[in-house]
Amino acid sequence: MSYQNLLVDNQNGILILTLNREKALNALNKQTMDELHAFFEEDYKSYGTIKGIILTGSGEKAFVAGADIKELLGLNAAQASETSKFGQNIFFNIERMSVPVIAAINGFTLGGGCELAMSCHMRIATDKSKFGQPEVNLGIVPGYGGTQRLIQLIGKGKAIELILTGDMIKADEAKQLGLVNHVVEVGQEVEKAKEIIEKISTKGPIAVAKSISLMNSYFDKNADGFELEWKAFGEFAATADFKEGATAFVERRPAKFIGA
Ligand code: DAK
Repeated sequence: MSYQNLLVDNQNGILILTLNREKALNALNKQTMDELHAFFEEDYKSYGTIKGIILTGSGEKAFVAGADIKELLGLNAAQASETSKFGQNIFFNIERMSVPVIAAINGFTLGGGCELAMSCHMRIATDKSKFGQPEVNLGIVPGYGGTQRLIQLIGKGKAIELILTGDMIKADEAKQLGLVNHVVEVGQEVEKAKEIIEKISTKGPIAVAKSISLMNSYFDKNADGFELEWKAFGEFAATADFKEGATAFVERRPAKFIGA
């Protein structure tokens, strides 16, 4: 798919995906959601083996200032439900990626933007960033998984306060709460995300992929994560990567994983 609102830049195997609607503070309109869907459903595969993906927003003011309020106005109930389900599926795809996906955040990260960031595996924010789920200000509820993932990340007590008040919090509080992993100076957010992805790329890739999937299973009501873990552990004992990792440890050298 060719994109209007997404920029993709392959930097040494790390895909930098920039939401590029600066004039609308990168608000998630239908076109952008269609493009995110195409990218995370299929298009990323065309880049071959990648180390990870960094999601960021263009401009100085916002990561994403929410779903596009002007577009949501015209939806009837059935269309709104479909839109919500479609968005949730995109964000599930992000959460289930087998390589790390990191949100590099500078500025407003609100509503659907906060939900998008929460679907990434990690969040790096600048000290100028602000977070919130202000849907109640518009008389609606979060529609892209916010009521679930905010609780997963920061616990019900604080999540309920943020969602019911619609309050915005600054980056340092978001870090204290566990909503963001690191707070950095403006301009350093993508670099920090790259540094983390580069580090992860030196590890066993199938172990990384399986670890993501096992941790996601904690939140899957139909899965027994402990059982999945012991089964996976058995399968990994027979991999070439485990043999290489253990041998490299004994031989005091860096491991060279092959992903098998
Ligand atoms: N949608 C559309 N346009 C937006 C926008 C948004 N969310 N946020 C900002 N913009 C546009 C503004 O309209 C303005 O455009 P022009 O008027 O210049 O054409 C431009 O971006 C710059 O914004 P401001 O002039 O307002 O900039 P300020 O620095 O003064 O203020 C702000 C920045 C972030 C505080 C302010 O823009 C703001 O409050 N924005 C809205 C924040 C917000 O409430 N976001 C929505 C959260 S609710 C659902 C699916 C998903 C969702 C809900 C339902 N269903 C399927 C039903 C999720 C909803 C949300 O995300």
